[in-house]
Amino acid sequence: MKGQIVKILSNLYFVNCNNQIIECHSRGNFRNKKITPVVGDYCIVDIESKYIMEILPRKNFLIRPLVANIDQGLIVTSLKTPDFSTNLLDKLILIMELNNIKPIICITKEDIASDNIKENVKDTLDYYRKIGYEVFYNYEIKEIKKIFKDKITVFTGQTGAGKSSLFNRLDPNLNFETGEVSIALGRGKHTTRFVELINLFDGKLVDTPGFSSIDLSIYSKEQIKQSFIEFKKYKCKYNDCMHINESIDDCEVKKAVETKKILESRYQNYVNFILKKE
Ligand SMILES: Nc1nc2c(ncn2[C@@H]2O[C@H](COP(=O)(O)OP(=O)(O)OP(=O)(O)O)[C@@H](O)[C@H]2O)c(=O)[nH]1
Ligand SMILES: [Mg+2]
Ligand SMILES: [Zn+2]
Repeated sequence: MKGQIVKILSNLYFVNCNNQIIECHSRGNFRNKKITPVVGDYCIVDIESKYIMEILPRKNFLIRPLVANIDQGLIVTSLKTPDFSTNLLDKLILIMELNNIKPIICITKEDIASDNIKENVKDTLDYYRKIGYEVFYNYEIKEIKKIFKDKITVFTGQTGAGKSSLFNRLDPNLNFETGEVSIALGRGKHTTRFVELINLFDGKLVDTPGFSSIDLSIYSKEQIKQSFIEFKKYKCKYNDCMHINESIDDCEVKKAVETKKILESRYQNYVNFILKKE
């Protein structure tokens, strides 16, 4: 019978088969031996023995968070504790873009951010909207509920950003565990320990454990360049322009940064990601 893996706890696989959760094991000897089942995987289950027999082909696959078959990613980003970071935001957008996942930004903790931060962030968020990304605040519950229909949405973001809290706001019956962010350390302590997929609002939502840093080393310079979608409309003199060492006369992207058509922090993060590859 066909099903979808919704949770994995050590070697126990919780598989949704016709809206019934079956606890299965996996022998690990699939046709393609390299495959390790992850949450979001569609699979064939032998109902008698409760073994996963086969993992069906994936639409996409993320290592961090470890999930498969995702349509859209809700990038949960706090304005404070942890501090707002365009670096992390741009990294997550990059990963989504390169895996054919629609990035959606959700801002949290506006209530505890200083007026200064709120003001600065406004222009930044307007820029993301302008280049085509939806931006929500976590108090816009009614609006957020509408984005999930017929989609698999993964919630991702820094630890302590408020992913599980947002689940609880969306459906108070969920009662997901949330954690205080350690003020002394200034960083979270990873409250959520496993990836979990649930059916809600006619869609499927996935909570994940947060992270404190993201590594882009598996992506090439060319991929990094492709993931900055708004750069594409600028036609530089050379097709293979990387918008870094080229002269500003030849580089339309650099000119657009100069004239503030491209957000300075977007460009700076782009340069940092590329230079890390060297
Ligand atoms: N003031 C304020 N606190 C919030 C908001 N959203 C979440 N929090 C708090 O932030 C802390 C961390 O929230 P979680 O929901 O556990 O964060 P998480 O992203 O699930 O963290 P991990 O599971 O570790 O990845 C908790 O103490 C929440 O109560 C918000 O909008 N405003
Ligand atoms: Mg959590
Ligand atoms: Zn250029």
